[in-house]
Amino acid sequence: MEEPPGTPGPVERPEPGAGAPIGRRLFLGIVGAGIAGVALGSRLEGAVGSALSGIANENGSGLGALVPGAERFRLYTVTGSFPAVAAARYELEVTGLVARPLRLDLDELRSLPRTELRADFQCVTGWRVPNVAWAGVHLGALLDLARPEPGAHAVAFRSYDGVYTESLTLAQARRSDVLVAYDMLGVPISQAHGGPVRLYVAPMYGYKSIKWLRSIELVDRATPGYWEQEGYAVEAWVGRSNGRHDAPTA
Ligand SMILES: Nc1nc2c(c(=O)[nH]1)N[C@H]1C(S)=C(S)[C@@H](COP(=O)(O)O)O[C@H]1N2
Ligand SMILES: [Mo]
Repeated sequence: MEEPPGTPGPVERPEPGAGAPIGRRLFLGIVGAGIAGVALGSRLEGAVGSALSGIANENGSGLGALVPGAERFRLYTVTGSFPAVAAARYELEVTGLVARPLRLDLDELRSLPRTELRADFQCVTGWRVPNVAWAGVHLGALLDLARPEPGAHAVAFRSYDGVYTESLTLAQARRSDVLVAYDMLGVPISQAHGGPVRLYVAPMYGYKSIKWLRSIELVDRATPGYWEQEGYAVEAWVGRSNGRHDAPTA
């Protein structure tokens, strides 16, 4: 899925995801490697996107009206592939400055109190998907189970892709619209979307919502994440950062 020409976004530095959607190079690589399922997956996502593209622009950004296809997900990865993390083998660790480190499998995660919410998903490159259904566990509730120690002021996230990182302050992590998500769009999160488990940070740009979530570490202060080291805002509020003026998502 290449970015539509003219998509607004910074040009002087890499864009979160813009260098790594399912572009022609990766598409050929995938087909060449014979992983046809991944390519098919991306076509299915495209079908979901075109179903959504009939929805009128409701977000006030004007982008939906200006950029064809702006209301569909791009499938991003910075490693050139989508890590395969089987649901049956999935584990999430909560470590660091906690009294009770946790290791949860997917059944354990799903047995915790479930939270559902709907909100727009906005990438800092300009595309926005309206009214996405999410379900999972409040990140704050998970942190409470691990009992953060007094010196813990931030949360560091790592991905099963081995490369991508993100962070939040502890106060941000405790917001009610921040989920450790296992369902998205009404179904278990697909491999391409970061399943079995990803983060969803409703009020912030998409790069905060780390896919293939592997570990959550309580730390004294935040280290800038993968894209933040390229200059994107650590405080990634939609509409109030990165020089953009999008309508808030939450
Ligand atoms: N592990 C990982 N998480 C990631 C990314 C990524 O490349 N790798 N891209 C981020 C960006 S920039 C966006 S906009 C969203 C895109 O989510 P999607 O691929 O489900 O559309 O994932 C975020 N989380
Ligand atoms: Mo993004």
